[in-house]
Amino acid sequence: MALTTAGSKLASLNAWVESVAALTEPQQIHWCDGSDAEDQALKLLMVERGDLIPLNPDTHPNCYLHRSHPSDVARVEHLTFVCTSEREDAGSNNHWMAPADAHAKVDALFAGCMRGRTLYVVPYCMGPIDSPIARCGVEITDSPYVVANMRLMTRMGAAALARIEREGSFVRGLHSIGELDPDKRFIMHFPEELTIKSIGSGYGGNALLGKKCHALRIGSYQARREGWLAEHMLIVGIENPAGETHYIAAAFPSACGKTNLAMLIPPEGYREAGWKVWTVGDDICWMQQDDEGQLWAINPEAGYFGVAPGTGAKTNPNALAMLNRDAIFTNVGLTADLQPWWEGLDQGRPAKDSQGRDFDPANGPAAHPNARFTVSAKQCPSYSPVAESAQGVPLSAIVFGGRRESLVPLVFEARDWQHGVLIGAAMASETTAAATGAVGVVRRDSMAMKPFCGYNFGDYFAHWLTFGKDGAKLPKIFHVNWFRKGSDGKFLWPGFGDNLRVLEWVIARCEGKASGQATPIGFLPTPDDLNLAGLDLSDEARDVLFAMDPQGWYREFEAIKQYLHDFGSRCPQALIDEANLIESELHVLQPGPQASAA
Ligand code: GTP
Ligand code: SPV
Ligand code: MN
Repeated sequence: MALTTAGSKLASLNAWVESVAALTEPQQIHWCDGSDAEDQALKLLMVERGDLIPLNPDTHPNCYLHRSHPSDVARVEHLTFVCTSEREDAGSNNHWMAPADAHAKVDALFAGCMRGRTLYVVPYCMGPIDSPIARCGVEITDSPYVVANMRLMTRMGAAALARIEREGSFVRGLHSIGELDPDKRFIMHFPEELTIKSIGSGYGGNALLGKKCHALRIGSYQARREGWLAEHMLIVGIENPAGETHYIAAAFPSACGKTNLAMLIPPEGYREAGWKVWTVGDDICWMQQDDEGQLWAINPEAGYFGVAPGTGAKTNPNALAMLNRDAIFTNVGLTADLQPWWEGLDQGRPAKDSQGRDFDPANGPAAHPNARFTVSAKQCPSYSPVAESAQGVPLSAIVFGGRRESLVPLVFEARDWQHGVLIGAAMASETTAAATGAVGVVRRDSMAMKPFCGYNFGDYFAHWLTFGKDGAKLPKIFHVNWFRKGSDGKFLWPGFGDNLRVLEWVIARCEGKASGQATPIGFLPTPDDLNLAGLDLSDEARDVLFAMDPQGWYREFEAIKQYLHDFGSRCPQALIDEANLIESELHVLQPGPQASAA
């Protein structure tokens, strides 16, 4: 490959690249143009180096497997920092380091780290290239794997560079694989400088800086300053048999079902009736409010970096259909004839595990639980025709949700915007393999942004409340839980395509066409309010999924109030008042002496 040292028309960009090169001492510099030829040359290089394994060309043309180091397979929240001048501005929801200390710490690791390597300059645009909501960045990296993934996940290359040169501003992201040493790994964010520095990891959200680092942590900080929202949400269009499409944005924590909901296939009866589902985005949503208060949403990404395990012909056929060409697989298993394999894929069988060893169940699953695929959004069969619209899509509903094996019903609706913001702030979910650390532990994860909000959650809740202007045409807010378990430890709700049954109720509520029961936590449907035709729900499921347990929720609200309290004076009083009100309503419903104490 001809490795050029081109440069740009923007002096500030050239100067930054030069200063990074002086620090990191690469052998050469390559400015990425995003072309096919460049992509093919990089892949060839990675195959030669053993960084990529070409998959079966008959079943998976132009698909590759990448195995990352076993110590580098997920986001690392304990090594991720938000470095604002004031500690309080980062909030207790973030790890904080003083900017000067953080720069010093990582610059020492960046010094000379690219010796013998190529420095790639990756200009990218988050959002449709002509969208006023889109924002640009430049990632400098020494990882060709990162370049290949950024090409799928963002609008990367010449067009982005042209927009950056026109606008004169961009988010600066510096990334190096470094020594891949977990003790020398840091993901640093400097929101006040619109700068990211990430070293020591080649994995997903740690290394593809356009995604969580820019589009969420830096993005949320910019959004607050500029009056918009950057959220960890899918965006999906639901078309009813009359041909009307409602757009819904949904925030679920990592590995809690966003990709699956974004591309669900309606149950048979719905398909026959003419329901269609359109995928706009599966992970990140940027929203702006118009003069009437309507929220418009774009997906800043151009591809999917999705969880492989659990993706099967029954659960997510749309995802399977887009994964048979031009995809990169990371840490999946491999069949004897070089096809990618993971748990939940209902065909084939693994010969090698995610680390390239002969598959042995004694070593655990063949695919790492956080194994991922990277693929262009355009390959999704349900890709929305308006997914690339410059102004975005108008939202009818916002849905929050988490993994809760107990307490939380299938769906409930907020009374109004302020109550909805409290529902989002109070969300909790069981941790997953998307981040290193214990799995299955319930923790608060406000708006599914615990690992991604680039500033103090108290200020973030207040920012959300500012959208609730009187008379604003706001989306209604809901909460869902697909993960409630029965006494046998199995999921009570079938999930996946059948989640459309819940979304139908959500939309009908937005249109004022469905009923719901008022409870202190919000409006709940009864089983009769949902279309459950063709579902074989157990009696336990019918009892539990649609019920509100006053005692359990009273205890939950005690914990929620404590959580809000911990943000101190930054937490808006309106949310605390709202929580107090709900708690007192729940208190009245307590059996026995407690109620008389009220
Ligand atoms: P990130 O990419 O990490 O942000 O995750 P995500 O929110 O997009 O989650 P994804 O859709 O990839 O789902 C994660 C895991 O949850 C997969 O193993 C899915 O099979 C499983 N899952 C998704 N939806 C459902 C559901 O409705 N019910 C059940 N039981 N499992 C689900
Ligand atoms: C998540 O963890 O929420 C992801 C994958 O979507 S990562 O890009 O690693 O953040
Ligand atoms: Mn995510």
